[in-house]
Amino acid sequence: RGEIALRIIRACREMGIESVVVYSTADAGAAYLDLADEAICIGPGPSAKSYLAMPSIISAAEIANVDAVHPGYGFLAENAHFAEVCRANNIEFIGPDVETIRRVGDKAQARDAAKAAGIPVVEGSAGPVEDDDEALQVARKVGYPVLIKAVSGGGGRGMRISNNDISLMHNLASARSEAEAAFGDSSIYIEKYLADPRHIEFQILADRQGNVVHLGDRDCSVQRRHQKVVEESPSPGITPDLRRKMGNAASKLGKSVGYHGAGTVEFLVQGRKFYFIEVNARIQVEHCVTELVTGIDLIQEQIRIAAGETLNRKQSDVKVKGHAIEVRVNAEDPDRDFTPSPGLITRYEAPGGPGVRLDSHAQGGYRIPPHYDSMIGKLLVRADTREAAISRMQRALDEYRIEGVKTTIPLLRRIMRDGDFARGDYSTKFLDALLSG
Ligand code: MV4
Repeated sequence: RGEIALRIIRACREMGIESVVVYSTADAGAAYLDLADEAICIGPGPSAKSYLAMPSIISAAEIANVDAVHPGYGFLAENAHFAEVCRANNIEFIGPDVETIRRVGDKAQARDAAKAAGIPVVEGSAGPVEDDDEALQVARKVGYPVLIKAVSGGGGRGMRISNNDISLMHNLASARSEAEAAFGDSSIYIEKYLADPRHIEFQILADRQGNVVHLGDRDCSVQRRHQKVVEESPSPGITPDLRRKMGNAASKLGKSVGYHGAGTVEFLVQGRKFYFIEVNARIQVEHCVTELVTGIDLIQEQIRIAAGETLNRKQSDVKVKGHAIEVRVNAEDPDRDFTPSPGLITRYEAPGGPGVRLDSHAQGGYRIPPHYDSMIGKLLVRADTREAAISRMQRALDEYRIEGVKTTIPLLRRIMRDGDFARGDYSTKFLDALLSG
């Protein structure tokens, strides 16, 4: 829904492909729905009855006689069962195979696949941990602190840091029950906890013929509660040599799991070392950062790959030029612990000018529904250098006026004026430190 639906409609329009958008009654009347060739209501506001309701979505797809479904991100985007249902109904699911979604969605299996491909992973358990005894053995071997992670994890749920045997025993139980409640899967695995890493990911594109290229990296270390706030490419925190090694590793992993479509390979970087952590089998919110530095339209590439086309670029044809930064603008109140601030946008002035891109479905008079996540849009800039990109982002944020709801724009302006950020000197600890200091 929202900005990503609009993004996909735009890609289709440029390719001469007709689009059908589905929406809930909470999104009825939104302007972006008019830009699709057809719009079909699939249910009421609560997403369990609309954007997560497979029978409703498949019925809409059948009625409109579509060739393919683009799942966007969130909702059913990485749901292997949904991909299977699409396939069973002769509808192309725009994403990797059902088997690949399952395999990489199991984080312990993805980790094993990386290890088998010779890609460094954080020291930890071999596959899921069966019981408390095995957990203790692994923790004593790799040394505390350790991080318990959910095999079906995502968004940081089911993650626990433990500093000793006793906390490990407590946290195992609570991580398992949180994972069971969130994912219907209580299995967990263990890694050595890295205290202060950067989160750096690589975009890959792979076709059904087995060709894989990577499109460079994105630094996503500026996060709060596992929600990314700022993303940039290239990362200011790695050397060209490390970047080349990580990019090769990302492509190699894609190849080894038989990936096709657009995907992301996530790494943690600590000092001069990098470690694979997971694969995201979807287009991500921050994909536009890569589009701005490579000039490649990732949504159009996804559609071409789904249609069976061969990649029209080799790795040596991919050139990263300049620097791009994205900030996520959320309808949240930074002064009230980021509580969502849905409601009517009474004034809306969008930034523009050289090197600015705004991906948003919002406008003046738009009412942000309370049912979904609080992202209003993504503001991106591109410039020749990182320094110029930061200046440009400061300027664009100054132009952006949203009234009627609280937004994270003041926080984003603060980040863009921060000295450590300006030096590229930040890790996953950056935002919490900024907010508590
Ligand atoms: C880690 C880690 C440190 N050590 N793994 C966060 C979500 C998921 N994608 C992986 N994540 C992490 N995995 C090891 N072995 C640090 C993170 C991490 C993080 C952890 C706690 C609080 C905030 C975080 C922000 C980014 C990454």
